[in-house]
Amino acid sequence: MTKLADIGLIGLAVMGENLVLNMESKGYTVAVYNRTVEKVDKFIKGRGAGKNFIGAHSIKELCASLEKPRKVMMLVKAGQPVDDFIDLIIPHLEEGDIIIDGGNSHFPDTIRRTKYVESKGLLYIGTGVSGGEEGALKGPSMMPGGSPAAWPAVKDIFQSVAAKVEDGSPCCDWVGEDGAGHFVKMVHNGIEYGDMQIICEAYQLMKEMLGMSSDEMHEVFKEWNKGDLDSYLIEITRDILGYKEDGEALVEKILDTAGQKGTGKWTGVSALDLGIPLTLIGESVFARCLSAQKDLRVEASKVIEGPKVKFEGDKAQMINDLKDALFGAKIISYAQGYNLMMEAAKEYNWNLNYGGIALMWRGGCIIRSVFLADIKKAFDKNPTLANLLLDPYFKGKVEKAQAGWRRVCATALSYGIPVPALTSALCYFDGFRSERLPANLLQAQRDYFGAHTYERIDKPRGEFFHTNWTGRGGDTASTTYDV
Ligand code: NBP
Repeated sequence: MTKLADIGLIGLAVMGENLVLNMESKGYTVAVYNRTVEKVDKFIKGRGAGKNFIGAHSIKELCASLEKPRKVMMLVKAGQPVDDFIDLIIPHLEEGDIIIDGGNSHFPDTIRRTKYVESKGLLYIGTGVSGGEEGALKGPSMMPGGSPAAWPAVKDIFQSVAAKVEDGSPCCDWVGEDGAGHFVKMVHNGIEYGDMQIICEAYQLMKEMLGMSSDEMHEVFKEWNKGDLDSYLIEITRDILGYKEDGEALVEKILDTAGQKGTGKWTGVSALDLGIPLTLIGESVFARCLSAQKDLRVEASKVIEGPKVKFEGDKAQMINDLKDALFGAKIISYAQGYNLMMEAAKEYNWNLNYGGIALMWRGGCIIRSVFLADIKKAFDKNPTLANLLLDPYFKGKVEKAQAGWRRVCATALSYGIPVPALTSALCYFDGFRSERLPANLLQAQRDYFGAHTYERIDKPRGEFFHTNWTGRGGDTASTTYDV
C-alpha cells in the first residue's frame, strides 16, 4: 500500500505551492489538490517532481490519502471559497479530523467556522501565515488558533516549517481559541501598514525637505538597519532606494497611489469597535486612501498654496532626529496594537500569550525586527503589562527619542509636509502620559446639550450629575446615549 500523507493541502497558488515544498523538505509527505485540477499535475511534474507529494484529483481522493487524524489545510482565496471548501471537505472526514484555513480570513469568519466545523464533530484551525512567497518556502511566521484539541496534531508540522529565531525557537505557537490566530495575524498586518507608513513619511521628509537623492537615502537606511530600527521593512526600503532602472531610481517612476486588501481597515474597524485608540495604524490606512485620490490631489496641488519648503537647519541632525521619530512612533504603534489584542482577549475570551506573539513575529514575517525581542522580554518580565510604554526599557527609549521626534514633527508641519502617522503617534504619547485631558469640558458639553451627565473629581467615581446649564432645561438626565 502506498504511504499515506501527513497532511493535505488545497490551493496550489503562491502560498500553497511554497508551503508544501517547505513541508516536504522537512520530511513530510503532502497530498495536494487544487480547484483547477490541471495545476495539480503541473505541480507534480514540475516543482514537486521526484518529491514526496501525492497529487489528488478530487477532494475525496485527497482525504482518502491522509493519515488519521486527517489534516486538510486550505490556502485559497479568503471569503466564500473557504466556506465552500469546508462544505466539500466535511463529508470525507470523520470525528477528530482537522480542517485548517491558512489564508487571510477575517477573524469573525474564523470564529463562526470553528463553531460550525466543531458542530460536525471535527476540529478547526484558522492560522495566519505571514512572510509572502519566500516566507512560505523558507519559513513563515505562523499564528494558529481554533480548536485547542487540534494543536497537538499539527504542532510538529507547523513548528518545523516555521521560521526560527537565533536560539532555534520557532515563530509559531498556539495563539488561542477560535478566531484568535486570525485576529493576531490581522493586527500583524495593521502594524505592517503602520511600519510602512512611518518609513514613507521619513522618505518624503528626506526627499522633499532635505533634498536628498535616492542614493543618499539608500545609505541612511543602510545605517538605520544596523541599530534599533534593524528590520525587514527598513532593509527592503534600503534595497528599493538603491534599485536602478536605466540608471535612475525605479521608485521615483512608480505612481503614488497605494493599494490595500483590507486587513489594515479590519484592524482599524476592530479598534473602533473595541474602543482602543489605534491612531497610528488608523492614520496609515487613511494615508493610503488619500494617496488613492490622485486626480483630486493633482487638481488641488495646482490651486492651493502651502508654505515654501527651503530647509536651512542642520541636515545631519535632522536625519538623526528622523531615526528617533521612527523609533518613537514604532514603539507607540506596537503599544497600541498590543492594547487592541488585550481588549480583544477580554471581549472574545482568549488567553493570549503576548510574549509568544512577539516571538511569532520575530522572524519569517513582514514586520520581523530585532525590536520584537525586546517586546518579548517586556512581556516575559511582566505578563500582565498594561501598556508597552510602562515597561522600563520602552519608557526609557521613548523618552530618549522624544526630543528629536518632536523636532521632526514640528519641522514637517511648518514646511507643510504631511506626516500623519508620526504626529498622531506623538499626540497619543502626550495624551497617554497626561493625568488630565480636556474631556472634562467635553463631558460638560455633552451634559449641556443632551443631559448626558458627568462625574466629578470631588465625588466618588460612579456618581453621575446633571446640571441645568441654561436654566431652561429640566432635571431629567439622559440614560439612552452612553458614548
Ligand atoms: P490566492 O489568494 O490568489 O488564491 C488562489 C487559490 O484560491 C487557488 O487555488 C484558486 O484556485 C483558489 N480559488 C480562487 Br482564486 N477562487 C476560488 C473559488 N471561488 N473557489 C475555490 N477556489 C478558489 O492565492 P495566494 O496568494 O497563494 O493566497 C492564498 C491565501 O493566503 C489567501 O487567503 C491570501 O490572502 C493568503 N496570503 C497570501 C500571501 C501572499 O503573499 N500572496 C501572504 C499571506 C497570506 P484556482 O487555481 O482554481 O483558481
